[in-house]
Amino acid sequence: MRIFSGIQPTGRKHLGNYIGAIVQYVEGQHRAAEHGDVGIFCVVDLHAMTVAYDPAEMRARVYDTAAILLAAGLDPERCIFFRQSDVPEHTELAWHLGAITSHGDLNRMHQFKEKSARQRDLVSADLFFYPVLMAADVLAYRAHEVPVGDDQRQHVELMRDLAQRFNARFGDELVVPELLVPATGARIMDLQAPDSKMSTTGGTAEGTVYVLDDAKTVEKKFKRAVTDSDDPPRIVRDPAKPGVTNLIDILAAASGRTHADVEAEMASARGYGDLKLATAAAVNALLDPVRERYAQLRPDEDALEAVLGAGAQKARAIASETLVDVRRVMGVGPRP
Ligand code: AQP
Repeated sequence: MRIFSGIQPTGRKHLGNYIGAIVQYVEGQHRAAEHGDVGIFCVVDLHAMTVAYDPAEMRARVYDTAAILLAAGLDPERCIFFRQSDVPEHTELAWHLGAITSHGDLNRMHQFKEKSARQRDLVSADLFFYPVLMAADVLAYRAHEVPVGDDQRQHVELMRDLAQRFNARFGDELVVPELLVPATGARIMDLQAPDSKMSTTGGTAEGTVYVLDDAKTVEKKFKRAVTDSDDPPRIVRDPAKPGVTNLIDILAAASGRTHADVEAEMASARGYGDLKLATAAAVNALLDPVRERYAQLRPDEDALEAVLGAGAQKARAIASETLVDVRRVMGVGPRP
């Protein structure tokens, strides 16, 4: 059972990225190894180029993201961890998959609609093509599972369609991967705007909790989280109560409990203030060791580069085999 996922080196990683994705990577590397396979994780710098970005900062953001993932518990001895642009097979496979992707497929992607509306200057062709590169990221490794947050559901559905389309047209070469979203915390919402997901580019500053925020800032953001004016306050999950539901989800995910456990424990709370403080404490308990380890790892860019470089070699060995098969069945390149 092979697992693949990627994370962008854009901005600062937030609690949604952490609970929705990074926690699953760390767990996935162990599960894959237990099944005699490997978890493959990638900092997707090419995806970060699809929107306006600062070239002078890109490498530093890759190191930031790599250090967060290592601090969270990714172990390069157990998994394969690398930078997307170091493995050119991703972009080559994206081109090949583009041949079986329709313009209509890409036009339906919600994320393109949202992100293109936020671009002030150029809406790049790469932003439109992004889901095809994401499909290539996963299909190049014949991965069985893709751990992501709920916002990536549509992209994973497209990559499954493309793998099925490819296999039907050219022969059974690609694995059709399964989506893996966490049972709790697949969609962490903005603390100030709990109808919108916590987001690097689309969220509010006060409502976005960053992995590297200090404990006091985390507590302040939770204390100010939007709830509702129910009197008496009701600490239950309910679509009509998005702020409270989000806090229950975060508390459950951060403390490894179910929603029901959290609701039961909070039944005796005096008000939303108790829920906010309990959630901040659970998030700080989760992130404190990550921040500490990050502070040790981040300054040594040579060591981070060495980890990413070694990972890229292992990744390339797998992806290049897939590409040999893909080229052969598609009739591309010299006679096999
Ligand atoms: N709010 C969220 N709740 C749960 N999971 C989330 N993810 C993102 N937001 C949430 C998951 O984090 C992983 C890495 O995401 P990414 O950094 O590659 O970028 P993204 O998916 O585009 O989300 P961002 O970071 O918030 O950027 P914006 O919104 O600005 O584009 C993915 O698995 C994602 O599902």
